[in-house]
Amino acid sequence: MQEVFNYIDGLFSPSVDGGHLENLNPATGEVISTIPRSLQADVEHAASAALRAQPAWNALSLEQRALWLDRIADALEEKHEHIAQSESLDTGKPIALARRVDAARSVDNFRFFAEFAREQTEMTFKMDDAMNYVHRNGLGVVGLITPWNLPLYLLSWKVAPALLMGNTVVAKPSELTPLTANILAETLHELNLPKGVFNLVHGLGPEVGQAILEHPGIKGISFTGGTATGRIVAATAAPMFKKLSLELGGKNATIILDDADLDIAVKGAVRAAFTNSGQVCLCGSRLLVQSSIADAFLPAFIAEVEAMNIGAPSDETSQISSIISREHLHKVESYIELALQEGGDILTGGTRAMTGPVGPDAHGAYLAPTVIGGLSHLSRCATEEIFGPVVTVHIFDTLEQATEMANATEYGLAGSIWTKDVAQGRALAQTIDTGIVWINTWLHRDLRTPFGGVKNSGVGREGGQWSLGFFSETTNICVIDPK
Ligand code: TXE
Repeated sequence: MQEVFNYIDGLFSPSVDGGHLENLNPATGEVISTIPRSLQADVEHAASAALRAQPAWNALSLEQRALWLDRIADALEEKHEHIAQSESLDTGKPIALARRVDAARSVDNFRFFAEFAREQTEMTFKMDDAMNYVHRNGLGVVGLITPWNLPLYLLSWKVAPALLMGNTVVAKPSELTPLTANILAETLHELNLPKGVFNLVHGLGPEVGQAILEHPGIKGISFTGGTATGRIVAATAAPMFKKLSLELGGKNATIILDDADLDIAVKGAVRAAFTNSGQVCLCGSRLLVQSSIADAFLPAFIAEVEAMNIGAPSDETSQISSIISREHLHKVESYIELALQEGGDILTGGTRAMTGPVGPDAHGAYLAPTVIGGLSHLSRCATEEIFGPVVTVHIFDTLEQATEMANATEYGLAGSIWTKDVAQGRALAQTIDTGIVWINTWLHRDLRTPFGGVKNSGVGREGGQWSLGFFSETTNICVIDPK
């Protein structure tokens, strides 16, 4: 069993008071590692180290820090398989998915921001008698708090631009998935990143996470997680005038118009609903189908769902494996029971998935991909974030109804529209209150584009310029040259 440590001021160490937590493999229920149960004193050490390291790090040129990002990307790329295996073990996700998405994107995040930095030109504004130079400085120390669904993918999405812009970091990964954050710390240590530039504290959200939010020396918080926790983050950090970026939950609509290419739309809707067992904030957990195509679309959709391979995370052919924990399984199952009480029909799934060696009595958190029909689009199951392999289906007649249904939740993160008429798709997209709409695709990401939600899905944008802007303080230097 692995013993994972904090990484503070260039050293791997247990928590100050020696407390620790067990980390489980959700596919088997076995303990795979321990992690420190850090408290405020650990955050104090991490923040002090980060504060000491920040001036020298900030004094490096953008190009020097971009070179660090290149080195980190290269080193992580060499560990691609190790990262994928660890992520699959920690989250219960299929190994093929962990390789294709998690491990690959963790490298890409560092590489992208290094290259993006090199494309930046200094912004200037000329006056008749003066010249203005817009300058970006690091904020100082930033706190990065990340969830369990895409552990290193999301942590690296924050660490790369934070370091690039001259910040030093205190990071806290989810206590459910600490392994790949530890690999990142090991990698930075092997590369001799100056001590204190990156610090990692493990533990529980209300303890160590809360201490990060409350620390007066931490100037910005980038948080990805649930909307309820996001409220606590905002309530704690906003009165301290910390800069905040909140990427929260979603209840995204996949809208199938009657002129959609059926085959492409079916495959796209299945991918949107069930990638990572529906545990992606961008997942299309509400399927809105135009009435005239419903009889053709729905049987094909259900057949495609039933053809998915459910199996152990280590099985190369698995498309659906365990979800994150037994506790989360119970939450998702409670929504399936609620759907029945709300008058819904289970069109497929709805039960624990029994696969090969993983029997009904196994300790894994397996749930078959589940499609529910017959519910009002205003029902709780159709408006609350379930964050599991569950999609509800709703039928609409007109585009106005599609808009009304799509907007009938407190969330507004993403959505997709499937149509051959791209102009119609774009017009519909503009009526939907979300940060991102894909047309005839889903989770198709150009890392330069703005990423973030409206309504209760979050505050702020990350990606490209938006990440550079968030992780820096923009100042203006106005110069009159007396010569
Ligand atoms: O997330 P939390 P949970 C949604 C999804 C899920 C629900 C709850 O619906 O069912 O949120 O999941 C840390 N101060 N998403 O409880 O708690 C925590 O330790 C500071 C959507 O697992 O939001 C972890 O590191 N930090 C989401 C991080 O917050 C605190 C991804 C996220 O965990 C804290 C995950 C506190 N008081 C869940 N309390 C997405 N947007 O992709 C907890 N944390």
